[in-house]
Amino acid sequence: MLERAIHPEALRAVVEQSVQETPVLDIHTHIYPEAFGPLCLRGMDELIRYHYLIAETCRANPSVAPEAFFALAPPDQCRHIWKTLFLERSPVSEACRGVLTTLSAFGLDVAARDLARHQAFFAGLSPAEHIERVFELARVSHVVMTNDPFDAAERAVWLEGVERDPRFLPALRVDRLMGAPESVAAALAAAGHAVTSLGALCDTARRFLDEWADRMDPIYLAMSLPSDYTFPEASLRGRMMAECIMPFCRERGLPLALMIGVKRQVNPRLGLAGDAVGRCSVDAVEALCAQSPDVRFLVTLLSRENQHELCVSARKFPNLMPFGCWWFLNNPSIIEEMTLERLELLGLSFIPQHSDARVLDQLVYKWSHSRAVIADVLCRKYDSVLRTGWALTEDEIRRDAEMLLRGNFIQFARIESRVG
Ligand code: HDL
Ligand code: ZN
Repeated sequence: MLERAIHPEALRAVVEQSVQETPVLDIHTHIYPEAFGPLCLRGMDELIRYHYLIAETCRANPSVAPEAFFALAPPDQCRHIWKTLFLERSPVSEACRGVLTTLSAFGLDVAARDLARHQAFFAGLSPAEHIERVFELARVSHVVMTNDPFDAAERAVWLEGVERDPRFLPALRVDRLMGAPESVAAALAAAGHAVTSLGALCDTARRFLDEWADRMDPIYLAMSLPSDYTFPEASLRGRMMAECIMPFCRERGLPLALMIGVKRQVNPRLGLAGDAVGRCSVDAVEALCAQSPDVRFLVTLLSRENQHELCVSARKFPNLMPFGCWWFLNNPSIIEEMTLERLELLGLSFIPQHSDARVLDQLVYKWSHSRAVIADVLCRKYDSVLRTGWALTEDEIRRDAEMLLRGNFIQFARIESRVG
């Protein structure tokens, strides 16, 4: 009999405690440390003005068109969202419930429905104290940022020289290198790498990547790609991947994070909230993994319909690591479905979640909501294993939770030295 095997009746409590207590390494976010100044979004106004809630508000109250909404001053935008989604109807969407989960975690009186009081509370927190509190409440040890050198505001911060916060790990985001030749040339020129001819784009892009990798010391290279992405492909995009991105990742020993399935700006009137989802071809992922077995690929797909095939592809390629329930998938009903099929097809060799937080405080609710689902699904799987007569110890359950919430990524990205 396995020493210190847990009793089946104790299983749920042990799993929930293990998942709740394991510090998360959040592998994809849009949040920043204090040194990035205004890029560090935090507090009630930013929580309420999340682009997910803007889309829901414009839908719930179409009498205020997006143009009219965006013309409002930020405080009026907040009041309009709060009134529309929280007071005039019940806040049952995932993004609405998330705001309330966060307020509750900070010990605020959610039932009071007092927007001004919540705004005043967060306004009283210094950036340093706020970051400390959120990381503690969310039980997050590190987050990976999205660092886009093509974004003028972000580029300026890096070029001035920025104090590093070891809890915020850099990731070099390069969507702009995967567009049409003219737009790639314009982006590189704006970032100080003027091209002499479109034929020199790949070489120029490589110099750009080397400059920014030296400056940022990223833990991976990242890009989001549209739902029609294919590889190999007779296009600049195809050449950029084969002749620039792959050699760069191989020579620098950096994983490539591919986030595929976006239909950008299907409704531009909604701004950041105007993107939608499209089913992509997993063939491109398989071709990349097969062609470059020495490059590691972190992959998340935006369409629910792509999830099962991504799990099957991951069974074929050890250099393919599925991660997260991305964006429109980050809802309990789909997190449950995806985590179940991943456990059934991949065992514990995947990364179940990332937060994608844009506002510091979102770490609190995104991880609270995801941990609850991950713990429940894990518990059901363990229960089915114990029914065979297998035995488990508490240490083994803690080990498994650690793998899922941080260890698989740390090992795959080879960042043991950076996270201690
Ligand atoms: O491209 C991305 O990294 C996406 O996560 C987008 O930022 C998206 O707008 C988002 O915020 N998803 O949660
Ligand atoms: Zn993102």
